[in-house]
Amino acid sequence: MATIAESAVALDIDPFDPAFLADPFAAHPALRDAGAVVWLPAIGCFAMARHAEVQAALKDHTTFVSGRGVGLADFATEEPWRPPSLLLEADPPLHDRTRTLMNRVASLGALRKVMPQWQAKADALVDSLLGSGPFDAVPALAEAFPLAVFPDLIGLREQGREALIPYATVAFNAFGPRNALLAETMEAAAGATAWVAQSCKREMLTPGGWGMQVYEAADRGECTQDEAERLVRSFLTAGVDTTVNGIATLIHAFAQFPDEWQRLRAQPGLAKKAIEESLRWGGTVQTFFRTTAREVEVAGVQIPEGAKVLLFLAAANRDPRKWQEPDRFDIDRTASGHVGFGFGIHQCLGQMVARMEAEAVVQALLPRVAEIRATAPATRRLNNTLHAIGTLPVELIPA
Ligand code: 4IA
Repeated sequence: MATIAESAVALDIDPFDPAFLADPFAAHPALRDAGAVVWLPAIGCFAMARHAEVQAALKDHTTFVSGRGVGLADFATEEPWRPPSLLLEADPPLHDRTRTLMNRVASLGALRKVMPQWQAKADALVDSLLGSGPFDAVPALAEAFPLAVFPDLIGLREQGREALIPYATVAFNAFGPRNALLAETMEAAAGATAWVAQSCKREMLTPGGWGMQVYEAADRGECTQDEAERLVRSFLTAGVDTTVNGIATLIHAFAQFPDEWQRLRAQPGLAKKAIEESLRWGGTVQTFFRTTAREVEVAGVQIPEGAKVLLFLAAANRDPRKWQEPDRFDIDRTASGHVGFGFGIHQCLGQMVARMEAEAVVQALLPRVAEIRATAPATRRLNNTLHAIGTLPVELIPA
């Protein structure tokens, strides 16, 4: 039966307003309940926040394309702030060629080789934090661990690695509007952005690392040397601030739901499920845009060609139409099907890296820590894309 398309319900919500960014989950029910597709006049975009429609849009990559940018800017009409990513901001066939190459580099086998070293590093880090009173888990654990393992995995030079986080902060802010957040962080990170650009060059990478392996794929004709440089940049953009905040969110979840930590201590076999649940519940990557490559009707709403559509991944992950008691962090629920890593052809390339980092941290904490105690409320670091944790004061009570 043919349906008569209607226009979307307009909602007076600005998803990049500082008050929204400080607590996005508070606004998600209104976004989900207003309709399967809503119109946000504040940014002149359509939006979807229900699990079914977000997942369907991510799956339909020929209608909801990435090549015109996955931020607010439409690359068809606006200059991107940096040369577009050959993965994130590309459509097939280019995307599939680069993705195949990168999948071979970022393989599970390669990760299994490094896991014992990662575990030893996580164990030593947790030992050093144990029983020494309250500390901020953001720098001491959530930043320290990824920075102890990821730059070595890629094969980055030692000097200047602290640039990785300020650079990523800009990159994730740049998916939003050109607001004060972007301007401030961009100014603060000018040197960091230059360091990252330089670090992607072949002569800066150590042999054996994932960065050099991308250049070796270029030597075999799988991509050009210039493409290799930009693909290495993808590792550095996507791989740090995401896992830092993913780990911070995991710690935050257990500090907020102490019974769940006791449950995991009693049933350590639930570790992998607990990590998946933290990805569903946490919402580290809140949103991404797509652009419509044709006119399309979704749930009775007509979306024209060339429209930006904001997909609320974190709202989809707490949609009560999909999950029971969605705001509850429940380590024993089936969280698979969450869209925290996206869905479809663009689904996170580094998801196994992220899971392995989280696993090393959890496995280090499990035998050592009886309680992850919040000693003051966590604070947020506002970002146009990430639900980032600014400070996370905790105390690890020894087992
Ligand atoms: C890239 C979605 C996010 C984690 C991401 C950011 C940047 C890139 C890829 C993914 O530069 O390719």
